[in-house]
Amino acid sequence: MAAPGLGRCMARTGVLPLSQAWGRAPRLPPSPLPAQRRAFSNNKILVELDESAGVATMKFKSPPVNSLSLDFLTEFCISLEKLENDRACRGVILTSAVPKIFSSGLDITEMCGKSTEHYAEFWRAVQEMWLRLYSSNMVTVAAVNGSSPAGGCLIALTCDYRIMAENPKFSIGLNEAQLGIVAPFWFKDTFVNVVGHRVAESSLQLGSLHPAPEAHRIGLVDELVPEEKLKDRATAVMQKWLALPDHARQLTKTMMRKAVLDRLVAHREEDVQNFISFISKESIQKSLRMYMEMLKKKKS
Ligand code: CO8
Repeated sequence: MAAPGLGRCMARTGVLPLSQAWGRAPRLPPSPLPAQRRAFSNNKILVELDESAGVATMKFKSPPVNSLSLDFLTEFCISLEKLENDRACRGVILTSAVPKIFSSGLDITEMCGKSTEHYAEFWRAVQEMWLRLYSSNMVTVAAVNGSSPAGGCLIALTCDYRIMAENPKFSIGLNEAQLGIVAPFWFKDTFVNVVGHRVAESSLQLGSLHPAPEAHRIGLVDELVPEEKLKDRATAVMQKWLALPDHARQLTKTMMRKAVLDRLVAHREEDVQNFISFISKESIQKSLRMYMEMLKKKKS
């Protein structure tokens, strides 16, 4: 059972100082929710657990765009670990509390003009997020209620099932090539496992951001629903998945995902070094700076 142990095993490696981070977490006021519902919140993620259903909802609340900063990724891993270790929780729905945006992907400012040590710490946090989510024992459903480029798309792809709001203005995809950067092999592997090799190959080369209807057509998301029905639909899908015995579903998930997970675990440090040498190149730094400027100019 590689996947069931993987998250806990990685916590023990101390890649992210989870227990220390817990120690630093601010004390929260008692939850105003009824007894079967519990909530905990950090700065960037709100978690609500419905104990009677065994389902938690993780809501990203890091405006303006839920970018995946080091702080965000750390909170994400802490929240997921807490749910993973909670016997009352069997499934988690990931969604956004920021209107029109699921997540804008990795925080580009974490990859610009920083030290080698910072790049290493940041990249380990990105790896950790993916390893924990992809190997999760829980049923994971992404309720994609807004745009979801790059790392945002990766989060959705890493779940067991994806439901997207049918708004054609919302797009999703691994658009790294458009930024002049290359999606790492484990982003690619996750994408291939969802959409197949041919679709992934062209989509990755073109850095395509697929409007919701197209994302559905190519199998990037499993279904589209009107935005106001997204929550109910995610709950219904979760009930269907949770109707099965956990152990059979978990072992099947492990069987399907193990090879891809093992590949990163085996090459983790090499992947960190690759990231550092790639992102430190002046040409790449220049591309990222220009991209950020383009985002800012778009407004004016
Ligand atoms: N990181 C940091 N800041 C961001 C990001 C981001 N990913 N995205 C947006 N912002 C900032 C903008 O610069 C802007 O800042 P400010 O208010 O200071 O001008 C603010 O957030 C709001 O952005 P917008 O005005 O653009 O908001 P919109 O609602 O109009 O659009 C979008 C939202 C669609 C999300 C749009 O912001 C967008 O397209 N963002 C860029 C998304 C993107 O391309 N992300 C890719 C990140 S790279 C990644 O995830 C994988 C990298 C793999 C690394 C491999 C290396 C080897």
